[in-house]
Amino acid sequence: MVYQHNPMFNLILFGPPGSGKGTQSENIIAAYGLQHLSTGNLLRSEIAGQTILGLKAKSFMDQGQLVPDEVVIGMVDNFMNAHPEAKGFLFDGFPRTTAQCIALDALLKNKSNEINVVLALEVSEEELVKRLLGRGLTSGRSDDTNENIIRARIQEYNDKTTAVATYYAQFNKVVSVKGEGTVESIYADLKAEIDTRI
Ligand code: B4P
Repeated sequence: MVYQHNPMFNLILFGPPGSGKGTQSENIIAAYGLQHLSTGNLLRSEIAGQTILGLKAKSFMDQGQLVPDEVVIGMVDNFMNAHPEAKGFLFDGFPRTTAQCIALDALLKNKSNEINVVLALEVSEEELVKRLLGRGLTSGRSDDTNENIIRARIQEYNDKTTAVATYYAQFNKVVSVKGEGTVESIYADLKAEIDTRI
């Protein structure tokens, strides 16, 4: 008998801090039944659990810096292995560096799968700062309350994370979506892009 492999649908929701990745992920996973993998959420739950990984990550996150690649990649590998039933993953906030892209491609290749599309949310820097300071009023997130830390996060994005779009552009996988407007109108644009590919 020939082994039939069911391909997954794997989507990266890409964009700067505060561009709405977490917000839009909720709509997408509800509609398409993808497994949500948010490295930000996983790291925050490690911090809340006061694990060794969490303690290590906290010092970077509180400064607005990226957590080291090997920490994040190991955590993603564990999460994917813990969800063998997934019909696809929505990667939210991952990958954030070229090294993370290469590691993710290898993890997916091991499962005879790949990234299908990278949806990139485009939002101006002033709007990002406004949103994150706004969230900081209620979120309790230490990285949202200080404008200098927020600007450091945006700087990390410009220095290290924009390379992720360059990496996937070489495979023609990147689609830009305007990330300003109502949550509903942005979701409609994202949905249209997913529906032509899923
Ligand atoms: P993340 O948790 O990934 O979060 P984020 O970049 O802050 O935000 P996101 O884009 O999801 O914004 P959201 O929808 O919530 O990262 C936090 C930190 O973790 C990083 O700085 C880093 O240190 C570390 N980390 C995470 N992953 C890593 C990795 N792979 N490698 C290394 N380090 C890693 O929206 C923000 C706000 O905007 C909300 O208040 C929301 O209500 C509002 N909003 C959303 N859409 C809107 C709209 N259309 N109009 C107006 N407001 C809107």
